[in-house]
Amino acid sequence: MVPQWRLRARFAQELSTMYGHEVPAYTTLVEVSEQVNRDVVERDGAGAQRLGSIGRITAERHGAIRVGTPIELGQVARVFGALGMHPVGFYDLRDAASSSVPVISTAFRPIDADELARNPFRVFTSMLTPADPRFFTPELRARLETFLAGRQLFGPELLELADRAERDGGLDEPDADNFLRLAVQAFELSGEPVDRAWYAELEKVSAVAADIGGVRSTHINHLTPRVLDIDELYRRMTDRGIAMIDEIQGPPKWHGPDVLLRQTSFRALAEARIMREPDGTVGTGSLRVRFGEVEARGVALTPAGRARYDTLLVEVDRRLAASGGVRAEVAADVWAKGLPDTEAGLREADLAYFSYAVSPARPGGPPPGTLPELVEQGWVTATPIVYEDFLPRSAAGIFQSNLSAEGTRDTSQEAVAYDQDWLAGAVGRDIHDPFALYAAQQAASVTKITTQLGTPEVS
Ligand code: OOG
Ligand code: NI
Repeated sequence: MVPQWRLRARFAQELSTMYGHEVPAYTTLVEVSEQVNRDVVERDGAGAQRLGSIGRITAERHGAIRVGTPIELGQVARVFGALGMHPVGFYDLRDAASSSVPVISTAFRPIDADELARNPFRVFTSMLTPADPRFFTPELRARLETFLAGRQLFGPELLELADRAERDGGLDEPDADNFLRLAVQAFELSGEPVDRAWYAELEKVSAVAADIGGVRSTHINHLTPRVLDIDELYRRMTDRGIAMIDEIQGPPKWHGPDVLLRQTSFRALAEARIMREPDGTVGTGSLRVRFGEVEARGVALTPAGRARYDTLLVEVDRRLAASGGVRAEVAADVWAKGLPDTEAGLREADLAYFSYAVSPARPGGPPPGTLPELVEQGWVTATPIVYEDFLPRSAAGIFQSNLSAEGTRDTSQEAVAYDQDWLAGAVGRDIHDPFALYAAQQAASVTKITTQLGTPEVS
């Protein structure tokens, strides 16, 4: 029996190999990331692995895919369910970018600490919103929905194997091979001709809408290795002559602990695609939608920490608008004033999540009654819990910086409201709240230390 976590690890690996063949610059990105990680481990020693073992980080990837309908999203959920990946978080990107990005999203990922340690593969999954009249007229919506209803992204054999893997907790070896082959195939770029006029019509509204609804299949949009020093990675890629997007998204480079998620990418590359012209002839054209991205992860923030992060983002924008300057410099300054610059500071202000463990080198006598004292006096250690999710504004920035055109939007129309419950109904599964997952992990570690130390309760 191949357990789900092994299926997940193999899927991530095989998808990465496939994508490397399709987009060779991605392979360069992986190689440069691995070099940077080796250098950081050499430079910083054990400290480099505070947010995950080098083994986990080297294998770590996230992917991004885009689908068109709730039915397709429900099928995606079955394929990822087989791999022990569950929907976490709700992201509405429709208003997060100035370009036209008519999607709502969730991320499929493992949710238990041990499963994340085994392999944390996650996929940011977006679904088109044809019902939003700001982007689609009723007439275009109807044609788009008919087009989407007439395609099949995942075949019955794949879905049947997926359901079995989820139900039984894995698959036997031959079924596992078969399942993984079909699953990887479902995300390969299709050789089927693209209807150029249909694609172009959607592209006028939104390049993302065309990428999703202009073709009869789906594909992996990008894959993202994790790197321990993203500023160094950005420099090395640029030195190799690879065009990167203008900025690193998310928190700035600063002297404090790594928090949340920093991301950047190389620009989407032109790829040859077979096109069917309006007169019926078939020829080659090219589309520019796929890229490679890289990320650096830090500690997960509590709701209070996240609110602080959002405030700092607004403050950076405000200062840039008011007095100009270089974003990275303004941001570093705003952060230095706005956030504690040590793990202990973040912990004591309850801004970030930590996992506690009894220290083998603890002193004797009765332990103190509060967590800060237990940590300060060497009774317990506090290890940052890694942020495993995404950031809506960064995600919108990644979408936007890789679009060939802005698209259009009719702001006189009323937006259709979507929320996490609506999406949960569409996927047919509960959507986990990321904060609840981190809080539960922290609370479980606290319960464990109180039991081990024999203290009634700590505050
Ligand atoms: C998804 C963009 C979001 C991220 O890392 O924030 C994303 C997409 O381009 O489909 O992957
Ligand atoms: Ni991404």
